[in-house]
Formats: sequence, structure tokens, C-alpha cells
Amino acid sequence: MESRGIPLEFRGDYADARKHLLTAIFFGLVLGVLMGPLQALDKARIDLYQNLPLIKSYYQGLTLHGVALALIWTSFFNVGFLTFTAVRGFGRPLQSRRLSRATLWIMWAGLALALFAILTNRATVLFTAYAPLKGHWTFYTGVALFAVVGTWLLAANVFLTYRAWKRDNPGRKTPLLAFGTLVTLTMWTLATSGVATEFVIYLIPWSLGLREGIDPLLTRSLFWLTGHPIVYWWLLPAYLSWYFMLPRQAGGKLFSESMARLALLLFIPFSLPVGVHHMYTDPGVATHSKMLHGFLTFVVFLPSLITAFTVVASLEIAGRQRGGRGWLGWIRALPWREPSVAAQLLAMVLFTVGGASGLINASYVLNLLVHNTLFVVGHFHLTVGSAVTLTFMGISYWLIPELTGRALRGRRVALAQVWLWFLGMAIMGRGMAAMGLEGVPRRTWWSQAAYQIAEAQAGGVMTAVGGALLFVSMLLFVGVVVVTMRGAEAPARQAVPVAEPLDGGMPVPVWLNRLTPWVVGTVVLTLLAWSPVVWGLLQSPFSAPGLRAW
Ligand code: HAS
Ligand code: CU
Repeated sequence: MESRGIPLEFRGDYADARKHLLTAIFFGLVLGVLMGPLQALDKARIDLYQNLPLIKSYYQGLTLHGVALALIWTSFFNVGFLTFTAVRGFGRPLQSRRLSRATLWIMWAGLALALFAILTNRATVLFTAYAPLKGHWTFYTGVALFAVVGTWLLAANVFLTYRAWKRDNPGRKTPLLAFGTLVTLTMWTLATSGVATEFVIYLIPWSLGLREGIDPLLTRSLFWLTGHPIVYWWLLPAYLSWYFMLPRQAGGKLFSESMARLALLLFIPFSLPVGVHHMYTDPGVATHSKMLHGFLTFVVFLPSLITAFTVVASLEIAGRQRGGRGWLGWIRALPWREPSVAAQLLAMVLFTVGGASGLINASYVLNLLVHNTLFVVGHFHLTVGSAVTLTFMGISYWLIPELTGRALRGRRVALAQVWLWFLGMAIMGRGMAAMGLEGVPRRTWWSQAAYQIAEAQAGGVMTAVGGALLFVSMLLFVGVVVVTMRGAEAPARQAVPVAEPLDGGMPVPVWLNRLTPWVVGTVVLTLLAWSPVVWGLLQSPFSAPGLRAW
């Protein structure tokens, strides 16, 4: 018997994916965006932090904002979505139900611990958890459980599924959607070696009182070993949607399967050896390491360029099939009225600017100008806040109906929501960039600062206006989700949008269907790029006492 058209064997995985998604929305997106307007208004020197329940300072609010959005929203969404893409891609349920259940419960336990620490003001250490700021052990343990351990368990389950699939399908190339899922999880599993070491050997024992002092620079380096690739852990699920689903939603085909595979695979070796671009201004890291990581950052820019080309080519095919003519007429012909499609197209537009600002950050000399200013904050709102978040919202508009068997309701509201997010981010991103260029620091309670920068005021107003629009957009998004979930069951299920490649019948080179050579390359490159940094710091050990600055 089938319920709501979901094949019986998938139902367990679908239920878990749905729970992950809803946790992402209500405990990640909602909690995080609730703090947003407070911060945005602060940039216009309007201080709303007085007499708030639970939130005692700008820094506590910012910690909640960063952890909820950069870690909770993304981790839970990714685990839900990648469960779905694995199941769909392999055409079979995940190998272990018990492992799936354990994943969900461990992540929930971690979420509860971390939220306890933040909401009780025991860990106002911001999402980067830099030592020597010392938070409560529940913070580090909670984050480790939901952001790292949970994602490892999913990876283990997907790899077990891959093994079983290979046994049943000897000699066949891995289906695209499944392959993209494997690539994402491989990259992330390798990348987490940094924070796993940082948390297990240093931060958790230290917060429990089992370790005396802490080495800020060493822990910071381990953090960035994971902290750069984490941005691709956020981005790659969005790329999976742009490559493998969006072309179908737009009525076209994936332009090239080989290009898609190559771009995704390149993220495995090149995501890890670049993290020192977050530490250009740090003393104690040798200049040659900074140069090497800076150079490799421009290499990891390449797969995004391939993506821009391939995804736009796929969309052009769709636009022309829909009757679009001329150089740009195909853009107008795309199904802009579909909220899910519009969300993803607008996400790409903002990502073009966000990506370009990343190249500014990556350029050593320019970085000296923008580092630790609001420019960087503008950059990441246009990347993780736009490219990723707006795409995740777009995905939710078909995935939640798929997982719940309900039809999407409130389409017009959804469309307005998507445009509001786009406008809000465009305005706020511009405002933040402008403020940063005038020298306004990030992570600063600006309305309390003893000085003002007249040239930054217009940027402050833009930031506040953009932030307010984003808040309204989030409310509309949640409204559509709730109304959809409470709606009637859909009479007919929609097809899951999986795009056919244009070159589908062509053989794919073996190395574009393998993971091992890429993993070996990653280990070699990472050792080359990171051992001098970590080794150098281990040579001059330093022990700082913990600091509670809040
Ligand atoms: Fe970054 C700091 C460099 C990408 C997130 N980044 C951050 C931080 C975050 C973050 C959160 O080198 C702050 C961390 C902190 O708290 O300190 N970043 C880069 C570079 C890229 C990049 C070179 N970042 C991202 C992505 C993120 C993200 C993706 C999240 C998802 N970033 C840096 C550096 C710093 C940094 C330095 C440190 C700054 C400092 O001093 O602290 C690149 O990967 C970007 C490549 C991407 C592109 C865009 C390609 C465009 C595409 C869309 C095509 C569509 C089109 C439109 C054209 C070049 C694929 C079609 C539309 C139609 C309508 C048809
Ligand atoms: Cu980075």
C-alpha cells in the first residue's frame, strides 16, 4: 500500500527529512532572523537591546543570529535535503533506519544543549567560537553534536547505501543526484577534521576545566581549516539544486553532465587548503603560507566559474525552449512566476556580487582594507544569506509539498516573499559594503560606539531598511510553510524535478565517476598547505587563560 504516493520503502527517510527541514526553519531561520532587525537597526544607531527578554547584549544576540543561521539552519537543512537527494538519487531508502534515527536524535540533543548555553548567556562567543573567549561546555558539545557528529552519521549512512547500490548495479555510473550528494558529504567529512580536533582536544576539555589554558592562534587555525570549506558545505546543496533540479523546473536540460561532475569534484581538493585567507592579518602565520592559501583561493574560484557557465547555459536552453528569442529574451521567458524558480534565479544574481566580493576579500592587499569591517559581513550575506538561503527557500517550496503530500498554498505570497528577500539583501549588502569601506568594524555594538563616521551614515540607513525587509520576508516564508502544511492533501503528486543532461547518452570519463583519487589529492594538498601553519604554532606553544567578556 502506498500513502500519498510516497513509495512505502521511502517513508521513514522522508519523515526524517521532513523533521530536519522543519527544525531548520523554526529553530534556525526563525530564531536567527528574529535577531536580524536588532542588528540592522543598530547600524543606523538605533539601539533596541535595552530591556529585551533573554537577550542581554548585542553580542548575545549576534551569537544567536550567527549560530542559528550559519550553523542550525544550514546543518539541519542540509541533512534533510541530502537525505532526500540520496534516496532519490539511488532510488532506494538509506541503508540503516537506526542510523537515520540516531542522526536525528543526536542533532536534536546538540541543538538543545547549544540553545541552552546561548539563551542563558553562558556562551556569548559568536559563531566562530574563538578562544580565549570561554563559553559553557554545553555550547561546544552541542554544536559539535548537531553540526559535526550528525552530519558524519548521515555521511556514513549514505556511503553504506552507495556500497549496497554498487553491489546491485555493478559497472553502472553513479546517478548524478546521488553522485553530487556523495561529493558534498566527502568534502565535508574531510573538512571537519579541523574543528573536530579543535573541539575534542582543546575547547571541550578546556571548557570542562580539564585543560588549563588555551592557544588562541592554534585553535583559530584549526577552526579555519574547517571554516572555509564550511561555506561550500552550505553552497554545494544549493549547487545540486541549480545543476540537477532547476533546469528541469525551468523546462530545460542540464547543459553538460561532465562539466557538472568536474565542478563539484574540484570542490573536494580545493576547499580545504585555503583557510588562511581568513588569517591574512594574524601574526604567527608565515607569509609563504598566506601566499599559498591566497593563490589556491583563486583556484577554488574556478568551479564556481564553471558553475556560472553551465547553469546559465542550462537556463538558456530552457528559456529558448519556452520561446525566448534574441540575446537576452530567453531570460524573460523563464518561469519567473514560479516562486521556487524565481527564488533560485534571484539567488544567483546576488551570488554574482557576493562571489565578486569574495575575490576582493581573497586579494591580500585589498583584504587589509576590508578585514574585520562590515564589508565582510556584506559579503557573507550575499553568499550564505542569499545564494544559499534564498535557494533553500526556493527548494522548500517544492520539497515541503513533496515530503508532506500537500499542495503549495499562497503562491503569490511566496513570490512576494522571494522578491522581498532579494531586495532586502541587495539593499543591506550594499549598505554593509559601503560602511565597511568607510572603516566601520564588524562585530561592534555600533549604536554604543563613542565615535561616529559621517560618511557611513547612508550605509547604516540602507542596512536598517534592508534588514527590516528581510524580517518581513521571513514572516511571509514561515506563513506559506505553515499554511501549506495545514492544507488539504494534494490530489496528485508533483514530479520531483530532476533534470536530464543534454549529453546524457555520452560516456563519462572514469575519473569523473570516482571519489578515491580526489580524496587522495585532497589529503596531499591539505597536508602541504596546513602542516607548516600548525607545525609552526606547535613550536611556540602559548597558553592563555579563558576570558568571559560578556
Ligand atoms: Fe567567503 C569570508 C573569500 C565564497 C561565506 N565568507 C567569509 C565569511 C563567510 C563567507 C561566512 O578570501 C566570514 C567568516 C567570518 O566570520 O570571519 N568567499 C571567498 C571567495 C569565495 C567565497 C574567494 N564565502 C563564499 C561562499 C560563502 C562564503 C560561497 C557562503 C556560502 N570569504 C572569502 C575571504 C574571506 C571570506 C577571503 C575572509 C575575509 C576576512 O578578511 O575576514 C568564492 O568561492 C566565490 C566564487 C563565486 C563566484 C560567483 C559565481 C556565480 C554563480 C552564479 C551564476 C549566475 C548568474 C546569474 C550569472 C565568483 C555561480 C544568472 C541569472 C539569470 C537571471 C539568468
Ligand atoms: Cu574562506
